Amino acid sequence: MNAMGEPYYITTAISYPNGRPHIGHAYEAIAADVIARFQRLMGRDVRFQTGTDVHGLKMLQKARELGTTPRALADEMSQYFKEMCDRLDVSYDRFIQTSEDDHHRASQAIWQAMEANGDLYLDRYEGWYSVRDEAYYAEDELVDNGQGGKVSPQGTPVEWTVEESWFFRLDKYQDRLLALYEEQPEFLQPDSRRNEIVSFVKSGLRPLSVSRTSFDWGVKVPGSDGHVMYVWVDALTNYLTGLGYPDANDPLMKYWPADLHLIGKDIVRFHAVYWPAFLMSAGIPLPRQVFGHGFLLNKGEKMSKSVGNVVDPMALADAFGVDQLRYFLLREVSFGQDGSYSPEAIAQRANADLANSFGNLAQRILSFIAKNLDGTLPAVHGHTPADEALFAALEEALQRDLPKAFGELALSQGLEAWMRAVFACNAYVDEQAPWALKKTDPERMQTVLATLYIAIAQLAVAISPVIPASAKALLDHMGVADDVRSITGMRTHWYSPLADSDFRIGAPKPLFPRIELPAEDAA
Ligand code: ME8
Repeated sequence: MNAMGEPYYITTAISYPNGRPHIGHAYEAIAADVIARFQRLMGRDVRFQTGTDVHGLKMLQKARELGTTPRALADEMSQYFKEMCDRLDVSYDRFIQTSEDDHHRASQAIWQAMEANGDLYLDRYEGWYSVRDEAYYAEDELVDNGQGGKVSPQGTPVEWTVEESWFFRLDKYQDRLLALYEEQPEFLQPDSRRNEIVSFVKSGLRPLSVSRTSFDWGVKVPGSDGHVMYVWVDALTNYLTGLGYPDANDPLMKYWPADLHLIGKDIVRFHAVYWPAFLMSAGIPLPRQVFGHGFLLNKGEKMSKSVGNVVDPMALADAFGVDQLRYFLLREVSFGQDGSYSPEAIAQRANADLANSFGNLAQRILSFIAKNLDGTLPAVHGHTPADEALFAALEEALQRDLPKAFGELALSQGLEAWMRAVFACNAYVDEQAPWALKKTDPERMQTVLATLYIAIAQLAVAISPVIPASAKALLDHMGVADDVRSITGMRTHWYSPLADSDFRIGAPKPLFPRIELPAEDAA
């Protein structure tokens, strides 16, 4: 679809598959998917990549702990990440696993480009290393752990480590990085994260240790026996691997530079400092934007028996429905900030917005059409100012406010605009009371139903990036042609192309059954 559109490349972080995916992973994958689907709806030619980051000491240690190999652990756990994406309707184009051959080639190629630019040299490294963060820290970056010891700024344990290592001249890029943040503030969003990074870079960058000799699980450093790359060097390169780098003629290279690297707030430094510096060194254009989203916290401390382990995203999807979960996560969390979830909050939001407001609207109107018009499309007998006012409200909310908000990654605001349109439709139903018109003015009744049919179809199209399966089911049920299912394709009087003349709207099944929490959860 939209093969002619402008390319748009979006990536998530690639997850460490040292365990099963948790709700934070699901959150990031869903948010990226909503953006990818939204951009497709806007006519962009989208490429969407996600996957797993299998190298590094963290994976190695976990494999040892489990008495297996890192490769076996990576293969097994990556499967769960892929299954999670499939179950949550995440429409990725490539699921990369960094043990793949093309990824080793790409990582070695970027290494050689940095080396050719004179930015890599061999030396000895001594420093505080955190296995959990896969990062070295300087003495003055460590913080008190409250028990007389020191931990990393992320609160993870550190150990003094000495090894021969390749270094990358990160310090050389300090000024260019500062100029980047200053001249292209959109490169790093939200603003609060950029401010943190600017002060970090201003405080002075040191050469970065970029190889390890104490283990061999990783991408081999070209021409340097015994060295594997620091996991972040290869991990970041995944974004290029997926486009065929270093083959400049690969057709997928049209997607570079990436439009958006969507990542969590804890790994902003790697994406907004190291990554652009590596790319500058290798002479590769920089991504347009890095966005650091917030963390999702389980504030509903209490685990629920019926939901099982509520941190398991699959269990949440089973309990509430995939679209209900997707909608909740985007509606409830102000994108960029931290958010929390609980079974009660998910049920409440899904019931209020999806079941009661939108689902009920569609249900009432379509059943009425099925029953009273034999499922045929109602005829328009001239629109009144009330109809025009509804169309104007829809246009403002769905074609102006929602796309603007989604385009700026203000996802919850986009959903607020959508709800304004739903409320406008419900108010119109109450005012126009089509059921009463059945006896008094059947022609006007048809026009009102036609107006609402158009409105419901537009609402379904606009929300389709967030609740793709439900929106598709509804649009299919309504007989809306595929080629008008786009925001740019919406017209105020979009009607006749909707369905072929033989199409009949049947009695609809409820799209969003009300979620009832067992008493133990609701308490
Ligand atoms: O950091 N809420 O992998 P990862 C929201 N392999 N997002 C969360 C979260 C939470 N509670 N917990 C984690 C890595 N995340 C590296 C990335 S990219 C080249 C390499 C986010 O499995 C986290 O911020 O620890 C990151 O964006 C993603 O999940 C994967 O985290």
